[in-house]
Amino acid sequence: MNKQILALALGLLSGSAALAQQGQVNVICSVQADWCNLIQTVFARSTGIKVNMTLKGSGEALAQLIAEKANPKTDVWFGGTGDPHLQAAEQDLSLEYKSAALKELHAWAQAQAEQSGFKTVGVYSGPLGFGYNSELIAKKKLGIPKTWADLLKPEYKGEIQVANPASSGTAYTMVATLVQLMGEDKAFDYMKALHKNISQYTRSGTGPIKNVARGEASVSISFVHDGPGEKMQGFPVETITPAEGTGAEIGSMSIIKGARNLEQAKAFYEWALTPKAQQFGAAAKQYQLPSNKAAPVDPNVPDFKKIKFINYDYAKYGASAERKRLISKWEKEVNALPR
Ligand code: S7P
Repeated sequence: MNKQILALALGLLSGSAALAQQGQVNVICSVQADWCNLIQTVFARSTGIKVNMTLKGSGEALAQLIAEKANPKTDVWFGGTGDPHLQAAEQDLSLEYKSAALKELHAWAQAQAEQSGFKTVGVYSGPLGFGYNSELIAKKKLGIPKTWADLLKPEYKGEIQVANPASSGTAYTMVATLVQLMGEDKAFDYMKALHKNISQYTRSGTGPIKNVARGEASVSISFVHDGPGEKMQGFPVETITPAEGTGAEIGSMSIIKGARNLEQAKAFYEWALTPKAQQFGAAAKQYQLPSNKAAPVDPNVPDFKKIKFINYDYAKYGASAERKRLISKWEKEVNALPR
């Protein structure tokens, strides 16, 4: 972990409760590594509870929890897109738990808890949009993509990356967003046309913007809060949200049913909802909007008031049957097409 980030975290630690607890907690962490490492260190130092952390994207995390169902090895699943957390709730993989801090959270985070029967909760939110490499766009004279329609232009052939919705919660958010924005038939026609311009469907949702930052593609369909961190590393990457409208994720957190370290899992969960803990995303250069209303909002967090959002139906598109149906339709009707 970057020394500067750790120093900041340790600064934020001052005044925390003395080490009072013991034991360990097994966490699957679905945000990016720096944030995961930070919360692992800070939570352990402030409570005395050791954190065994595994890093996995949302889609992969859900697959692991399904595989572990009979004998869970995970206690808490932190972060990742909300849809797979809702599926975990529906498949009885997560535990009902009502935090006293719920009322401190934004309405969207509380709604995520309510619609899952309190088996998950929102920890952050972030808009879906495009990342682009400003140097490549200029060099290839491509023009900045401003709309979903722009991505279909022939000049973008082989220039765009997005993740595969079968493995990525980010890419599933794109499919669900397009279906809600255009209607299902038009959305599938759109994704078939877009397929011609895609150079690669990556496994993980954060892959495309990293590839764009490093000049391996010109444009990505990504969460826009993943852009500034790449730019701060010196890469020529910018983000934009499409003018027609877009969706947002509700990054979530769940306690796993059958958790072996339940007391420690609850301590981690409560801590992760505090304004103090919610600063560690920005401290690790990840700029989702925190769910606790009292958490500071970093200036790099996308300004939600300036973005045109669709009225995303999280309950409908978070249901297992709908997700399965849309993904298998995408596999058959889109991914199977030649490029
Ligand atoms: O900043 C990290 C982020 O974009 O990645 C999370 C998620 O693990 C992505 O999973 P997939 O690989 O399954 O798409 C997002 O929740 C988060 O905002």
